[in-house]
Amino acid sequence: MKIITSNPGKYEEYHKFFEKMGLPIEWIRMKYPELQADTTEEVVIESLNYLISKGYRDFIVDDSGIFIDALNGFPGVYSSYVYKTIGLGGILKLLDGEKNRGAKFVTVIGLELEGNTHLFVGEVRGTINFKPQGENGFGYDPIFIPEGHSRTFAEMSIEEKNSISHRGRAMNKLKEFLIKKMI
Ligand code: ITT
Repeated sequence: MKIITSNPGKYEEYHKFFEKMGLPIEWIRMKYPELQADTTEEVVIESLNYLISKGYRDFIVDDSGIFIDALNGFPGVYSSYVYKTIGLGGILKLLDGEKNRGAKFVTVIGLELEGNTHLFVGEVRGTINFKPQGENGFGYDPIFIPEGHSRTFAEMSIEEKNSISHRGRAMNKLKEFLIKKMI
C-alpha cells in the first residue's frame, strides 16, 4: 500500500497506524494538483481520477479539512489555502469574541485497489481553543480540542491522536475493508 501526500505529518500518522497492523505503508512524497470542489468527497474523487490517469495504482490519498460552526463551515475545503494565508492567528482573530467555538475535522481517504475506487470518511467534533497549545502534530492541531478531552491534538502523541481523530476513524474503516478483502 502506498500513500501519496506532500504532508509529512499525515504520512507519520498512517505509518504509525499501519505499522501496528503489520502492513507497512510506502510514502510517495508528492504534491498533486487539487481541484477545488464543494465537498471533501468530490476533491478526493478528482484526486483519485487524476492520479489514476497518471498511471498510479494501489494507493491512497487523504483530503482533510476543518469546518468551524460559527463561520458556517469555513475554511472547510479551503483549509490548506487558509492555513497558508491567514494561518492559526487569522482563524483565532475571526473567532474573537465568539462564544460558539464548535468545529469538526473531516478526513476522506480515497483508495484505488484492483481497478476500483473506494472512499472512507472519518469525523470528529471539538472546539477551537482560544490560543495555540502544544508542539506535536501539524496544521490546525494546536487550536483543536477534540470532544471529551481538555488538550489540543498538538498536546497528544500520534498514537493518542490516532485513537480519537477524524483520520483515525477513517483509517479504521479502511482497515476493516482491507481485513475483509484478505479473508
Ligand atoms: P496533501 O494534499 O499533499 O496530502 P495537505 O497538507 O495539502 O497535503 P490537506 O489538503 O488534506 O493536505 O489539508 C488541508 C489543511 O488542513 C492543511 O493545512 C493541513 O495542514 C490541515 N490538516 C489536515 N489534516 C490535519 C490534521 O489531522 N490536523 C491538523 N491539521 C490538519
